[in-house]
Amino acid sequence: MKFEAERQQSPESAAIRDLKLPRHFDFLTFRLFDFLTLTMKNIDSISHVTGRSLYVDDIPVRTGTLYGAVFASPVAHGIVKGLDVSKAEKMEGVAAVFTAADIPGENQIGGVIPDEVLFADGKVEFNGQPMALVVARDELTARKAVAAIRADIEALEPVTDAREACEKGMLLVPPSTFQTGDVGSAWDQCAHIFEGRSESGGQEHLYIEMQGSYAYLMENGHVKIRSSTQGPTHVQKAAANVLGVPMHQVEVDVTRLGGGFGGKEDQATAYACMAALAAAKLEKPVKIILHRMDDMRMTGKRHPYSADFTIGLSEDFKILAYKATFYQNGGAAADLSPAILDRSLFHSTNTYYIPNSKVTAYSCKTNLPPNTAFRGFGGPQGMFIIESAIAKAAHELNVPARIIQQKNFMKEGDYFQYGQVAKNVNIGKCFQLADKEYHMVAMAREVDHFNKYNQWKKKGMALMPVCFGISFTNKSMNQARALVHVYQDGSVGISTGAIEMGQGVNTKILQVAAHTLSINPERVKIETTNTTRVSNTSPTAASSGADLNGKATEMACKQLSSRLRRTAAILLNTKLTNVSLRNEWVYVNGVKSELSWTELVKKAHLDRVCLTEQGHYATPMVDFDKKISKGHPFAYHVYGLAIIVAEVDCLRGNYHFDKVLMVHDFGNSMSPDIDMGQVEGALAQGLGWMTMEEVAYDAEGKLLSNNLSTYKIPDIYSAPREVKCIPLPTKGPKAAILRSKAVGEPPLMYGIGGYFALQNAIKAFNPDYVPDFDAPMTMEKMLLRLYQ
Ligand code: MTE
Ligand code: LUZ
Ligand code: MOS
Repeated sequence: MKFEAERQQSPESAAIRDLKLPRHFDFLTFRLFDFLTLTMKNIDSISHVTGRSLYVDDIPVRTGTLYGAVFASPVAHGIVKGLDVSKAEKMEGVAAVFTAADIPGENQIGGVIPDEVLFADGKVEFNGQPMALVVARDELTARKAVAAIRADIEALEPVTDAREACEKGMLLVPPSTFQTGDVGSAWDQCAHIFEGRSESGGQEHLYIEMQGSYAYLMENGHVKIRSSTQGPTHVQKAAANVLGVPMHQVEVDVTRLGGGFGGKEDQATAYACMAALAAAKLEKPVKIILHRMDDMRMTGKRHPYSADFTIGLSEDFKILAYKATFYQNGGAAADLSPAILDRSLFHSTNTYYIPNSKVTAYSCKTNLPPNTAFRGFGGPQGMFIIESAIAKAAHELNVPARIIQQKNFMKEGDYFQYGQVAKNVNIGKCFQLADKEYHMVAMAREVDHFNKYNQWKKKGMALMPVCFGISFTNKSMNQARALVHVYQDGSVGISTGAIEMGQGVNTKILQVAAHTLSINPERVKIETTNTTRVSNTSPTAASSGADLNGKATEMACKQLSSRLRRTAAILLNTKLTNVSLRNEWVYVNGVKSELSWTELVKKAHLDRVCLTEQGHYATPMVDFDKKISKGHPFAYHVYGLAIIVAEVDCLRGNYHFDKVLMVHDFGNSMSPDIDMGQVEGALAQGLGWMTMEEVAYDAEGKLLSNNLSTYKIPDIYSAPREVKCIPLPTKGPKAAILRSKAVGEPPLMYGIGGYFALQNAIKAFNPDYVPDFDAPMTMEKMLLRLYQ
């Protein structure tokens, strides 16, 4: 095959062949797939590095385009007595100023619960809440006009603390409880019981591309919105609601995002609705792109959590009982908080089997921007709390936490707190492989040795096991569609509901199509995500974008393949069962025929065979009864484990990470490079959340960490000196696309180990230190703890 020959001769593929591939690759069975897997690069890599990839702000503007800027509340809580936009309206170059009063439909964009207005009306509930949109001939004019708007707000006392909100009865939704066994009576059996408090902070998404949208009219009032959103259907629905038109009047198109990380699952919607509103009212194209400081101030972040826990262990360190109360800081509107609260509960026992547990979670309404989805979706917060409880017990019992962790790993057939029976539990295997390859005990001994001979530098080691459920916990969201066109020349165009945001989902879908049709990847093109081609999409989230949309693509491609084989059987005068498609050729009884893919497609079209197919995939087996908090919510779980070693400079209080050594269960990875990139990126993001990223508001609810000089994210200097990740050799579950497991979110939680590694280093320096759980462990906090 030409393609194959070319590829094998190119120097780059020689380099790929020379790579030392993990043993795991022995498991690949498909010839073409094997080849595809080993040579496939992220299809966006060249356009990214040459600056040709298109983001919202790169779309060539249409004549007459106007620019929007948002006026947002300067106070966190208050009654709006007046909003004076007259000066702004009269400024030269200003086309219009829109407020709640100008909305033709409903002033409502709430996703889960209708509790979120597009523009404040009568009251403001957070600093940064949009009150008005200025639209002008250029951005500078729009921003100047925003500065001329005056709001008369009677300030009310803001509440920014989750526990305080809870005490005052300010909840976004009723509390939720997960329980199993009988915690009440289990305490009697425990030899050790420990209590504590655990807090984790917020996290700014810091996607490189800010929130933004470009909207314009087509004809007869049809609005087209180009949005940087993970949830095009949510944008479509909310915009239709705001405009007071049916959904078919709104088309949402997404090329790709410069990062989302959950921050655009719900929160791209407001700016898309504003652009659509202005475009519809003025009949002109309107673009809104937030500036970094506005984006940081106006949008929600990862939810800070505060929790109380009690953990009970047997004499031999089995966790017999666990009880906890979570206080989630939800911000001023529900957004995705209820679903995030649920996932905190789903992951509240991480990868441990605990026979008796009861966890109650409160989603608290505060005067902060509505907090939202962020990689892990509440899972990391829930896991930090159980890991805090284990670290507390380990400290009190004077054993390494890893002993307690290992003793309590889930085993095949154990059940999760929510009733699902654990199948293909890989955590034990991950541990064994990690121990074999990384020699945990020797590592611990090395750390002790270092600490013994160094007075002012101390090392700490921690183990972080992870178990993350794959599927939306809301059953109805576990569906996706794909539309596949085979064109007359044999090239293929694919539309799905998946959003490319850097995670490589488009590359994976392309691989699925090329593999299923057995054609060259070069023949396949992934189209933009567009609500008129693929409707009623779930957001690309919950790490399931590739699974859901990939499965839908696979189904459509299988249909097309079988239809084409039928044509081939007729053309070659043989039985359908004798025909197969392989590497762009038709085979009969395993023997290559004269009929190529392109020839077959051409002939099929002439014979009036339909060359378009759509696939609809709904994850089987998933079900969850919210009323009793029991069921089978996840298609499968992703397991993995990280060993983290940190080193602290005890004079200065600064630190770095020596090593992060992981074993991760990718299943049978179809894109090892992409997946490894996901692991590395997620790890950095998780370490950042646990160590240096500190979202700070003042008592008035004003964001203090509102730019990159006051909000520090990990960079190359803070990256661990050594990062290794060994793929666990497994076949992978059928529910994963081509048995390649979802990878987007789970590795973020390896970063949680960073907190405990640092804590262990403090313990080695300061014998008086009583471990506390208050992430992030910034260098300031570190210095205080070294000498407390
Ligand atoms: N990787 C990059 N580069 N950029 C992103 O925005 N988002 C993460 C993860 N990896 C993200 C990313 C989040 S929060 C999720 S849910 C998944 O990608 C979504 O994509 P997937 O479902 O295709 O894995
Ligand atoms: N979004 C969502 C998610 O709506 N439901 C989920 O279960 C979920 N999980 C992870 C990330 N986003
Ligand atoms: Mo990811 S938090 O599911 O967008």
